[in-house]
Amino acid sequence: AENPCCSFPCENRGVCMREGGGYTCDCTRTGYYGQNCETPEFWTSVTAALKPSPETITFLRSNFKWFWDVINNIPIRNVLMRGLYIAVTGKVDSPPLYHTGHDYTTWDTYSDRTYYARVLPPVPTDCPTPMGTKGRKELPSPEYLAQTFLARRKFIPDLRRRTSVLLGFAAQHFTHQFFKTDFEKGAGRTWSDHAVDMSHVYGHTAERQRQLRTMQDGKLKHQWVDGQMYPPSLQDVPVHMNYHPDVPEEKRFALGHEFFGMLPGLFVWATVWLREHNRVCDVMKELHPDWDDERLFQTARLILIGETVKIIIEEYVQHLSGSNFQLFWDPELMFEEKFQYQNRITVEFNHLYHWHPLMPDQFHINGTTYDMEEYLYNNDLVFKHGLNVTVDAMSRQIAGQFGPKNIGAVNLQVAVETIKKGRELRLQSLNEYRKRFDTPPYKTFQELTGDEELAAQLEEAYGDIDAVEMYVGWLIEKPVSGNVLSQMFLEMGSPFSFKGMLANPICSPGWWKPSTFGGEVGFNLVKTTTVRDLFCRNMNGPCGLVSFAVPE
Ligand code: MNH
Repeated sequence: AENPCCSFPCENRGVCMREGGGYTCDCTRTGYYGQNCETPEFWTSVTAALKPSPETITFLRSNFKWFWDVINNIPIRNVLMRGLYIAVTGKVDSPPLYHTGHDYTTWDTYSDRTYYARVLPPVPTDCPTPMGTKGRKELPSPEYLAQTFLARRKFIPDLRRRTSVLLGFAAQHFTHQFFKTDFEKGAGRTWSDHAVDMSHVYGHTAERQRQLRTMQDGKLKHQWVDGQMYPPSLQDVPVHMNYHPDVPEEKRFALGHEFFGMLPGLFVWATVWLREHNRVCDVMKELHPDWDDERLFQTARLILIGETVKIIIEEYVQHLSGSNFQLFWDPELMFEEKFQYQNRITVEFNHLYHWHPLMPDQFHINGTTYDMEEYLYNNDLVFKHGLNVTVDAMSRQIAGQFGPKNIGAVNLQVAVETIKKGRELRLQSLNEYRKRFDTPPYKTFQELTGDEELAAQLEEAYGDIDAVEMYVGWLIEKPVSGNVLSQMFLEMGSPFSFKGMLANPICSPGWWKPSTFGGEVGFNLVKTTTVRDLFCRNMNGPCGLVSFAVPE
């Protein structure tokens, strides 16, 4: 007989289990009851009636600027910020319920960190269609989907938010510290430590870290080029790096993450964090002449983790959220709440963060244009133009817009691979994920895309709106007006993102105090650093533009 769980009958996060020829839904603590957890308990319906829809909240946040200008400056902003922290982080199961090694909850889900966690269990293997019961027996080919819906015809700039190329590389650089698929072991396996740990600067193993450190005054190895500090040469520090064979030996660098030699934009971020680490070590040594190398290194690392979280929440997420409410980072807001200071990276978050549309086909630096092919592996151009000029240029160039038909040629294959991995992992459909994140499922293709032609093509490809895959779906989803991101992305991305940062141990009541960061000076760096500070205090000469949004 057919597996009744294939149709995902349990609503409101109820758990489906085959039992006695049929199925049961475990509705425990969902706030609902009934055969399919479809009937709200009294308080659930009261809360639901009072709760505005996600669209309404987004609408309120992105309009009425005069109102938010008031709110942002009065104490009620604490109440709102705490409310948002609680609402979004509460959507992430912690500890996780599932991982990519089993289809149900197991001890390994908790203990084996070499697997990504997953929000929803996979589509069972004995179902009539790949997506359960909906859609065709066979999904459209990944190549067809990528060509038809994702491939860029002409670069579409993000004119809605004017997102800069600097942000695009910030995204890639920042997220690669925790999105690290162990491709050899499989799509669900990882070498991540599941946290904002700066392992992309310091290396992910004790051995790599040891090689990258000078073992003196806490500092990282570096080289001087024209009086400026840069990452060391790979010849001097032979860590494992993935360089294209055509890159000459003397033009290779040793970086925390083995992919970061690939793009000058990543090299820029790697250089600035290297300089910041060594600068913070100097500051700490001055304050603590008695500290040894180890303590200087370890404390600087915690300070850099804090600076990262600060910049990511208050500037990067702020920019992407398109919200008039001023986000801020204050771990103390969570001290009275029940909150787990632990995090696990989910494979869904990884797929959702494949932001390849951001990448343009050309890079403009000080009057010179580099095609993507000339840009790849060409870290020389940072030296040629200088770091300041390169950063200024990255802040003045608009990145690509999220959405259909905007993934450039070099990254189209990545999209194909992502679709394939999603299938290997048997990820549930876009609509099942929408339901999981309290967002109503789309009823029609038109509603999903907001575009008649796309809707027709997509319908032809998938046959049923409930069979559309998550990664393809969120990329072609109509944007929220005035925003870079789609509703789905905001609803799914914010929980992972806030949970990942607020659950960092530095945010815990025991750690969040001056002594963790070497005293008030270090604590203040954590509490005040902006992206402009980070760059300007680490570049010689006049600082140009450092911005996640390109000025008008
Ligand atoms: Mn990107 C994975 C190339 C920009 C986020 N990226 C990959 C992979 C390649 C790649 C190759 C591995 C694909 C596979 O086998 O599954 N990425 C690029 C290139 C550019 C790029 C050439 C720029 C040009 N990538 C970006 C940007 C982001 C991003 C910008 C924004 C966050 N990429 C990812 C994520 C992964 C990935 C996330 C998954 C990493 C992992 O799971 O290990």
